[in-house]
Amino acid sequence: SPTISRNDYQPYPYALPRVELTFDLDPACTRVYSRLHLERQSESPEPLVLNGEELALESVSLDGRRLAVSDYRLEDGRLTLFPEAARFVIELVSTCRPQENSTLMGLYVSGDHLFTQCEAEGFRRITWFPDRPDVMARYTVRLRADRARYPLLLSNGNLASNDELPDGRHEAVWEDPHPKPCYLFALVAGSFDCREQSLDKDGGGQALLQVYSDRGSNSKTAWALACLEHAVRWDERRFGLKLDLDRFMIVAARDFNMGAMENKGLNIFNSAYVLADKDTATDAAYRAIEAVIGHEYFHNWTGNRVTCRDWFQLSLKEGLTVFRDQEFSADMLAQGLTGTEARSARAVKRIDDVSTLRIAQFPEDAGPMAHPIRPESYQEIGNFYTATVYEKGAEVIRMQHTLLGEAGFQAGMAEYFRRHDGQAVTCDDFVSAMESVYTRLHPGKTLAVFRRWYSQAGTPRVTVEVSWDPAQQACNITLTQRNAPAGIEKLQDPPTAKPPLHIPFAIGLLTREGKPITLHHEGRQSDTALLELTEASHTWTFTGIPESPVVSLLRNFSAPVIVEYERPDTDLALLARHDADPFARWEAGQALASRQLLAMMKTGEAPSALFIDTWQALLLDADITDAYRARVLALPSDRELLEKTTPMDPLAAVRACRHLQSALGNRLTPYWMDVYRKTAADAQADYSPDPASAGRRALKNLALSYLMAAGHPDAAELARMQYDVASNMTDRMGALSCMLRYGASGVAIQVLDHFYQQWQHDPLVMDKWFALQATAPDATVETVRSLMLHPAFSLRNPNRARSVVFQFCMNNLQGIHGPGGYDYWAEQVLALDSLNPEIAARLARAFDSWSRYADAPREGMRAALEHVRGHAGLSRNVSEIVNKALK
Ligand code: HT7
Ligand code: ZN
Repeated sequence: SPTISRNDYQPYPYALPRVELTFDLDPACTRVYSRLHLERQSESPEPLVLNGEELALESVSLDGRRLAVSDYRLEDGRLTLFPEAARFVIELVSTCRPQENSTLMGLYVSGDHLFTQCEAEGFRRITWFPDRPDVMARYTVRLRADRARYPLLLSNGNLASNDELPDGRHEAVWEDPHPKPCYLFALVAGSFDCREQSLDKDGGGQALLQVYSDRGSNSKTAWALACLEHAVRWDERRFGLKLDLDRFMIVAARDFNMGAMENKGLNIFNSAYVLADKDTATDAAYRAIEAVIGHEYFHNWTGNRVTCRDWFQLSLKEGLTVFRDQEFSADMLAQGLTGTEARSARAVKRIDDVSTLRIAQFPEDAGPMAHPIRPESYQEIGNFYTATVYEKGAEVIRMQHTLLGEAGFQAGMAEYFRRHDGQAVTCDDFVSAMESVYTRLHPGKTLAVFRRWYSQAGTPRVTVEVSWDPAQQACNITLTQRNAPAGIEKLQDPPTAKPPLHIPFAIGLLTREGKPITLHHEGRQSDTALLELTEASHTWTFTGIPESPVVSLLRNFSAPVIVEYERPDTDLALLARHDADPFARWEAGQALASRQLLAMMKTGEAPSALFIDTWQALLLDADITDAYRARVLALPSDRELLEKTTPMDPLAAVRACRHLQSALGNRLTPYWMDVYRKTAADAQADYSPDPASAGRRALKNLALSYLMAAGHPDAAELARMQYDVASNMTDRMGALSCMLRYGASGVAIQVLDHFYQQWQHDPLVMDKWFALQATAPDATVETVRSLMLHPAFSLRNPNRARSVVFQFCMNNLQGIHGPGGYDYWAEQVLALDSLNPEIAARLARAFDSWSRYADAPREGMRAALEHVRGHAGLSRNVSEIVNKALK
């Protein structure tokens, strides 16, 4: 497949001020009439190239004259015309086949509905078009369909008319006043329930907020609508960004490749991020819905009003919007709280986000698909909706926020919109807007070094050296950064040298009693100092430090780096108990736990008394919230541990995690029991997803898992009781997953059966039922094969495929690295590839890190990758992944 390079960007030679589209909707064969009003941007005639895939072209006209086949060129997904005039109108008629479209890109069928998904390059599966984000047009869309089957016809913008047609058909006309790239186009047709509310817009007028879902599911959309209202208000308050539409619609789809899509005014969502009630959704699902609804809504400004010039700039909208949704969620968790309580509520979100980054993005940066947040090249853009572009991209925005401060960052955002509203721009344009404020705030400073974050892949390592001079009462801190080759850079001989990055590194100092020491840094006094490392190495001196301090490093995870610092366990234990920065406090506990786990893997060593005492102190600390306590007391997952081992030994990682969980359960039994009883008693109240109640449930379920892991004689009964009396899905799932993980398999099977009987008609709950079994520690390839034979299983539905195949291949280390695991993976990648290449390519990435494993698993994974690579007719998506993995 051809490689597309960032540096090859050329502006499109035509402007497209207006587009008129007419759809004769039919699941078997939809006919699309398109009228494109074009204006040449150059002096002399230029060929007009349109993209198209899986389309049957019926006719092409230029300024009302039908063209003969010899007047245009049709090859390799490109239709080339040779217009002479500077302004002209092209009319095209083509058909597509939604029912046969299993890729879920373009126009497709889901249940009884029709949906579209156009980002990144799906519009070309609907009609011939300049399918690139820098071509922005005003759309008028006419939708015609059978009224009984498709009573509701939606598209972007405002409904201009809805009229009857002969033969039981009807027609809706939508006009979108905002120019947009075609990736933001959407249409939906079908019969839906609708929940709506009107909202007073900031600055006057009213907007209609609507959530559409499958018939019969209206009782599950109240939370989604509330989240949408919260998102609108939050964006007004914190970013000063107002809703620019009279109508904002969200529609839930059962079949969807990703989480959701921010089409202008007509967001289409995976139903998993819309539907929730206490009986079917967990606390985590409620928070995920809030995050995704926020994310898509925030795109209305960061992505839609200002969009990307080309797909290499994807992080311009995604990194920034993830940062915004992370801040939204943190603010929602901290609502109504102040001081330390608010800080630790926000830290819970930060901890979750950093854990995701470490589990998903750090390995990506260390593997064959490593790329900068602004990639240099790709074969298939669908493969670059990655943790690097999204999550590391958000960290790069967060660092700018840290460097500028909240007020400076908001001034930078205002400048960004002042310069670029209505345009398709680049990541550089964003940094320039921020830099204009940064330089004003800090004369003489620029973001020149900072910009390298956009072009450099790999996770930097920062080594820390600390010395204390008793004579001077001074503490010297030296930071040294190392940026090793990443991904394909490793193949270059000699490797290209990577220059230093601009790393904001927040630190604090504590006395040996755990008290904060005030630091004097750059004219300010604070418990936290922000060190800006812009060279390979730099030393800072802090004076007035009366004793050899304990250093608290990378507070609030101020940069996406790996810190290397040798220090005794006692320092980590002290920080875990006393660090005033709640993120760094959690980090210290995790580092201590990781050391225990690594020692266990190596020598079978039992957990140290210091470690047990630290966990006990955290259990008993009266000043921390339940939600935060649940985070600090949870052990690193087996996947996190695996990332820390060389070579990677998955089965040893699983064993060590189980062992430590059980040892802690045993050693601290009375405390876990006490926590369980207290939180269980509190949880009898009516269900509410608010952060305090959810925190209580998280802590309760954590205590139960420790008791179960320890084999406490009452634990199985407690779990069973919890399952039986649960008033919500969080408690039901908490109990059931403990039973599956640690309990007797007979009981678990019985309960699973009960769960199935109860929820078999709810697809999202059935996804949980499948996932629980696919991730059970005793699940084997046979288990997942038999799950796939269940009548409710279908590989065509991405949520179902994720709940079984992905869960087993990516979240069940014991299962996938057990007998037949690698063959199963290869088989499923190929099966999915023939249906849905985007989804297949995501599964293909499960073995990205194969070369870091011990001999036997490494060779097994390599053989499986080679088997996939050798398959004839691979999609561009999967081919790019396996070829890079085997380079
Ligand atoms: N911007 C959206 C991207 C997306 C997508 C990309 C490829 C294939 C299917 C897709 N569905 C949605 C999601 C977002 O970041 O908001
Ligand atoms: Zn997004």
